[in-house]
This record gives sequence, C-alpha cells and structure tokens, in this order.
Amino acid sequence: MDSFRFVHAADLHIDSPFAGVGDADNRVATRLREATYEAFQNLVDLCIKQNADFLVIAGDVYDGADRSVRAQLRFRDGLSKLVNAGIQSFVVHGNHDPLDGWQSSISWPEGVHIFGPTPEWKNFEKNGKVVAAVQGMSYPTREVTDNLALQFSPPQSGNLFAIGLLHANVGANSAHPNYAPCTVEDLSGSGIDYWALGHVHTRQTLKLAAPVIAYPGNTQGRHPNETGARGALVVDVDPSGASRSEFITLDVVRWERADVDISNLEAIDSLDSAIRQTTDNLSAQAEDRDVVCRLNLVGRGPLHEQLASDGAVEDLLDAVRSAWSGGGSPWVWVEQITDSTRPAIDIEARAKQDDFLGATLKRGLLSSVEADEIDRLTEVVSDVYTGRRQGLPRATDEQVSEWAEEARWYLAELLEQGK
Ligand SMILES: [Mn+2]
Repeated sequence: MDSFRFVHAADLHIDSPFAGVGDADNRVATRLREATYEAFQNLVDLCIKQNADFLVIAGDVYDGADRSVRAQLRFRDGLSKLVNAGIQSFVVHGNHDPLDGWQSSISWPEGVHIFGPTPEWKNFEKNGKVVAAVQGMSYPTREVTDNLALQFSPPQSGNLFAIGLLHANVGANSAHPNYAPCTVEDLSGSGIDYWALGHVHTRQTLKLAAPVIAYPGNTQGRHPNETGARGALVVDVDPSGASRSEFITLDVVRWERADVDISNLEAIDSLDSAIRQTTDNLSAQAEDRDVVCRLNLVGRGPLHEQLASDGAVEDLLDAVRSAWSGGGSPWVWVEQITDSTRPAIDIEARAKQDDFLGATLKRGLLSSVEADEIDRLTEVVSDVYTGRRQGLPRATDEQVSEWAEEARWYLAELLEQGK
C-alpha cells in the first residue's frame, strides 16, 4: 500500500448565527457571522497546502437543517476548488444538517462523495491503485437514537486502510445530545482502522491505535464554552497502515475565559489596567486572531466592596470595550465580566481574634459548604421555586453551594464592619 495523507474535519457549522452575542458591536457581529465561512476556507487551503490526498468531513457541515443557499454555494465552491487541486472529499451529514432538511438542488463535482442514509463503502484510489476505503452514512433526520456504529459493515479487504466516517456521541458525552450513541468497544471490534468522528466539539482522541478513534473538534468555536484553538487533523498513513495525526488550527475568532485576580490591587484604576493586561495576553495567545472573552474577577481584597456598588462592573466593561474599539485588527471583545471576588478578610488570622466574628469563624460556621449540607440548603431555597410560575429552572447543587459560600462571605463582611 502506498502512503497517503488525509484531513479529518467535522462540525463546520457553516452560517452559524452566534445567537448569544446579541449586544456585540457591528464590527464584532459581522466578523462572527463570517467566521464559520472563513474557517471552512482555511480548511480548504490547509488541504491544498498540505498536499492532502482527500478530505473527510464527519457531519454538521451546516449549522441549520434549513441551510442557506449562500452556505451551500460556498461549501460547493470550496469542495470544487479541492477537486481542481486533485483532492477528493467524503462527507456525511449530522444532526444539524440531516438529509430531510431543506436543501436546494446542488450538483456536486466528480470527486465529492456525499453519503446517503445507509452505510456505504467508497474506495479511494491513488496512482491507479485502491489504497483506502471510506464507509459513511448521513443522518436521515435530526434525532437519531439508534446505534449507527453497529450498522457499519467490516471492510471487504484487509489490505485497504478502512475509515469509518460517523457523526455520533461515543461514550455518552453529556455536553452534546446523545445521538447515535455507541461505545469505544462498539467501534473497536469493527475491522475499521480509523474512526473519523464528528459531533463532540472539543477535540479528543478516544483511542490512539487499532483502531484510531478521534474527534477533531469543530473548526470554529461558536459560544463562550467553546474556548481555545479549533481546527482539523492532518493524518498520515504509512505503507504498514500505521497512522499519525497532527492538529492544525483553522479558527478565525477565538473564544476565551480568564480570571482577573484583585488580591494585590488597591485601586479601581489598577484593576482596569489588570483587565487590559489580561485582554492583551489573550490577544497574544490567539496569534493574530480576534478574541471574544468572558472575564471573571476573583480573589479577595479591598476592591471587593467597590465592585459591589451599583454599575461598577458595567463601567469596567464599558472601559475595556472602548479601549479595544479603535477599529484596528485583531480585536478583543469582552462579552461579559462577572464578579466572584470576596472581602479582604483573612479567615485564619481573623478566627484567632477574641470577638464575635472570631468566635463564629473558629466554630467553623463560615467554613466551606459540606456535601451533606447541600440537601438542607436546597430545601431552604425550594420555597423560592415552588412559589413562582412554572418554567423557572431548579437550582443545581453547584448553584446552591455557590450561594451559600457567597452568603457566608457576606456575613463575615457585615460582622467585620460591626454591622
Ligand atoms: Mn456539531
């Protein structure tokens, strides 16, 4: 078998509307709307630059089942560019772009293989010889709850490198809908050499070899929880059938989260500087990409009290946004600042003092929340929920724990101030 190279991508979500960024300024909103298109363009360029033999895309090409004409034409144009460069592509559709969604009649150039609703093998030839076979299937409809992996057939020949192209939730990842659920064991006994997966947006390799089972992650982060570099895997297969892969970033707007510590800060203008330092760092890490970020103020110190005053956090947000609104590129858009700071009380030192707060602290009343207390506290706050109209979500254990922690610090602060 000749060696060859392919690119494994998934979850392009072309034409993603970025619904969460409602109050972003015009420039940011426009850039975000273009981001999934540009990331796809970067994927096409990567295949050409890396001299890939073919490209596999493991579902969710489009963000919506009712895919826009613009998205479809751009996708076709990208794949046509690859065909002109001698690069074939193999594509399946996932839960975001199932076969029963609206689509216009696009005619695909020869060399583009779009899989139908049942598993099918397609061969890839290099220099007149078949070197690889790709088996794939598209979601016929959005909600696929069958184990599709079990519908795949073993390869007809052991001499070909066999790729399984599948949009599925392997191992019940709770961050994504449990579509086409299956396990690493289901995939391992299949005779496939490389499972090119899609659906889980965070890059992860579930198995390194025999077979390789990998998610490349999406090509462009789409919301505040999809932080860090996004891209695709370039996979080299040698004549023995062994493969190794390298991740290449393709995203054009980077989502990040960062903490800003107030512990050593005395004045609000030094916090403003610390925030700008943080956004500078995020910009540098993103290597010339634009950044959308959420900042969380943490630590305990004298600024805690000032931050609690009305409008303080909003004013900081306005200040950092205007600092980045000079029109230059790349930019950083601070989407949100949250305040998780605590008062400047040294609990251990303070517990040693012989007064009411000291005694309270010493008795452990302000120590962190124990697991068995959560149930009791949930009971306490449940009144708030039962009295309201339906639809208000129940408090999670994390929320209850966070509120209790906040209440304790607030109590310590009041006692410290002699209130
Ligand atoms: Mn997806």
